[in-house]
Amino acid sequence: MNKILLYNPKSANAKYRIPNSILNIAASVDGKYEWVIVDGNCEADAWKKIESYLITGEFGYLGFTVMPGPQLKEALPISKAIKEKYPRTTMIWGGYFPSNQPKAVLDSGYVDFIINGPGDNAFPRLIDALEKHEPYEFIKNLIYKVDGKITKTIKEDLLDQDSLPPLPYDKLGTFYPLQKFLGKTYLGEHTMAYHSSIGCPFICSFCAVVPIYEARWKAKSAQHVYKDVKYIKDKYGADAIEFHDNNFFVSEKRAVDFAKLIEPENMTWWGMARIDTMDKFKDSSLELIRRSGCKCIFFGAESGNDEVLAQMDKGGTQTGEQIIRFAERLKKFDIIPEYSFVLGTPASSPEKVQAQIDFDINFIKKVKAVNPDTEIVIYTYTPVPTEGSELFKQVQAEGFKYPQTLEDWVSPAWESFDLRKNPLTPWLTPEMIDKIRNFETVLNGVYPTVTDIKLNELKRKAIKLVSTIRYKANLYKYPYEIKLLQRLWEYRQPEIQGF
Ligand code: B12
Ligand code: SF4
Repeated sequence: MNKILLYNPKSANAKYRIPNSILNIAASVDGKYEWVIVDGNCEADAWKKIESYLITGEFGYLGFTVMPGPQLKEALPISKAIKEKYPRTTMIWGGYFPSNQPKAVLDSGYVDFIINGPGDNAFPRLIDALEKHEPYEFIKNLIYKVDGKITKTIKEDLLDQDSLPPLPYDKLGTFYPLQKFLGKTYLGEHTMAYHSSIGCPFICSFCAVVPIYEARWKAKSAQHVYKDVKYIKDKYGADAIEFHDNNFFVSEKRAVDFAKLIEPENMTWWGMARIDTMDKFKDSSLELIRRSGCKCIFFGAESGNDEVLAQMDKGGTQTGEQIIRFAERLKKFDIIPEYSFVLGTPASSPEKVQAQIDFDINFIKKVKAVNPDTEIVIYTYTPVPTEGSELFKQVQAEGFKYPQTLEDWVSPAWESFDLRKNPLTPWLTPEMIDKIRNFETVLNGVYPTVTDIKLNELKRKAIKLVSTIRYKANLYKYPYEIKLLQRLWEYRQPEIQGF
């Protein structure tokens, strides 16, 4: 029987997190096939490690999880080398990037199969079929080529998350000490990453989750989540949790049930949510959530302009007025709102694009005025092709095109695109991008993020002092003095380096 090698390409510098994507896949074959994990975040030379396994001739299957940006940059040359040196192995990619960009991935010739969305069933079934030389055409959630043509099998209904096999934490610990994945963050000394639900019930037109999950969402029960967290706490000493769900707080009942269970454990936690959903939560629920250790919640605020929110198909009922009011409401409960904004959406003229950027800059300042503790994360708008959406048609009409090959995807310009820093979108001029980035620099100067645990009080005060004059006078151009201090003190950006 062939063995399986699962690889998590490096996703952040020195930021070790439990590699949940491939750990779920390991769980799906655990006990049936022999598997190993290579975590690029923990290896100085991942290729060397991977080759040390392949050279044994025992490994027939490779499973790579791939996000756009740096992970893709790592995965590409390694996949290429494997195809050249070990052509008899089968290369399988999963995760959001290959699911959303199957053509570029399969056209590369380095990848044999893509798992489209959840792999918990599709992966073991595919391995079974390949091992037994049986047909795989009826396995759901697959993308592959037949006679040069891309073929997609039908999508599977979302599985009951409580009935999935347990995550093989102890076996992961035989490859890398588990404590390595429980890093120090502003939440705690030993922070674990946990993914408690899949998909999202909304259809924001810029979001990569939508084409895969199509407004579906399924969660583990509060009891199940608690049981897993408690295991890691008791066995490995976790004292804080980052929930990596796209939308942790979809159900008030589940969030409240979890808060009740976790409260006596004295842990700190963080998750992602929608403003309009959480604004409907009762005061008593918010109070309990905070008391149970939830210190900070990430929200996609996107824009303060209701027309732009509608253009983004933000769905639900979120409005600019609500974004401000909710930041104020959370202050009462001592929960830090982490608001992410997307600046630079397309409009009918350059003047309108600029006016919208200025509007949101002022809006962010209003949010800060009502609740200065609000953490602000600024992205530049990067279109994700939710085919058929109005916004998708609009960005195409503006002349925007995706790269066609994997090599183009990892070119330096597109890497910046993936990191949502320099979007290469035809409607944004370099001056507009500079304005967004310079405002961000000044804002981060006045309000350094709480997630930067290396920045001491003195450094914070120094950066604040030099930035406040610019902030008050709306002078954002050439903020070199702030940049210098940020570089000197290695100021961290949560949007790239992790939450
Ligand atoms: C954690 C995380 C990060 C962390 C990684 C931390 C670390 N140290 O490793 C950090 C913060 C660094 C990060 C950064 C980025 N991320 Co990120 N990240 C996530 C997040 C929140 C969780 C991933 C996870 O663990 N999921 C849990 C597992 C269980 O779910 P899953 O990955 O979907 O896995 C299932 C299937 O997809 C499939 N599958 C996945 N991999 C594989 C592999 C194989 C072999 C098989 C068979 C199946 C399979 O099966 C799994 C089980 O069913 C996701 C959103 C999300 N909720 O998934 C975004 C997400 C993947 N990131 C995304 C992006 C864009 C980025 C960035 C490129 C940009 C940015 N600014 O955010 C950066 C840069 C990445 C880099 N440096 O390479 C996007 C991807 C969008 C897209 N177009 O593809 C997502 C979806 C967020 C979003 N909604 O926009 N990220
Ligand atoms: S609510 Fe968040 S995760 Fe859900 S579709 Fe919108 S942006 Fe994506």
